[in-house]
Amino acid sequence: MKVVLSLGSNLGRRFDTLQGAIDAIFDAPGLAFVAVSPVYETDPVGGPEQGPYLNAVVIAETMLEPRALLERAQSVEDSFGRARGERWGPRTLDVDLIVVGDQSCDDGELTLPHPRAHERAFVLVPWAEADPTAVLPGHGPVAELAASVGTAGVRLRADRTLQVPM
Ligand code: A4P
Ligand code: MG
Repeated sequence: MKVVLSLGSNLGRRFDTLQGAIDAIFDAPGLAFVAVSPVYETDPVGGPEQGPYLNAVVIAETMLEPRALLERAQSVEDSFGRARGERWGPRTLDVDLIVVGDQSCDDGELTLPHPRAHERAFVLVPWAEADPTAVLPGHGPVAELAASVGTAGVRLRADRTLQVPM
């Protein structure tokens, strides 16, 4: 299955955190790298007043169950000092599961596909760059969704490139 992960950081050394998250995600077995997006500087969506985010999307092949993927994502967040306070509040690192193959679930702990991905430029724009043919189940082609939400508040950081495992 293909898993699409959204990474975001708006506290501390944002780029180094995203790079460290990618290293950690692929350090443990079970995920094979497929693609990574460029890095985008994005205006915060929702929550309290807070600084801009760096966001990126990474795509991998996996046979891990969605639950195991959520645990991996949360343990990577924890290792970067993620504190869980206010919802949508500032964070050193957020790792969200956007889709896991065509699986859907909604059990309180995990919702797939991610329930807000279809309306978020900071997910859709990098995802469409990483995989121009991607489709978000229930919503349609990601490139079309990205075009329809628009790119206001989402700026390419061409000076920053995430390194991926070889
Ligand atoms: N959870 C359920 N489904 C998922 C999923 N598909 N992926 C649960 C990851 N987690 C999922 O998440 C809260 C709970 O969601 C988890 O315990 C997990 O069991 P959290 O990361 O602790 O809290 P959160 O991220 O503040 O809440 P939430 O609702 O996930 O927020 P979002 O929707 O992820 O939004 N603006 C910009 N520009 N860039 C950003 O990256 N991120 C957010 C967070 C808000 N605004 C942003 C950005
Ligand atoms: Mg989250």
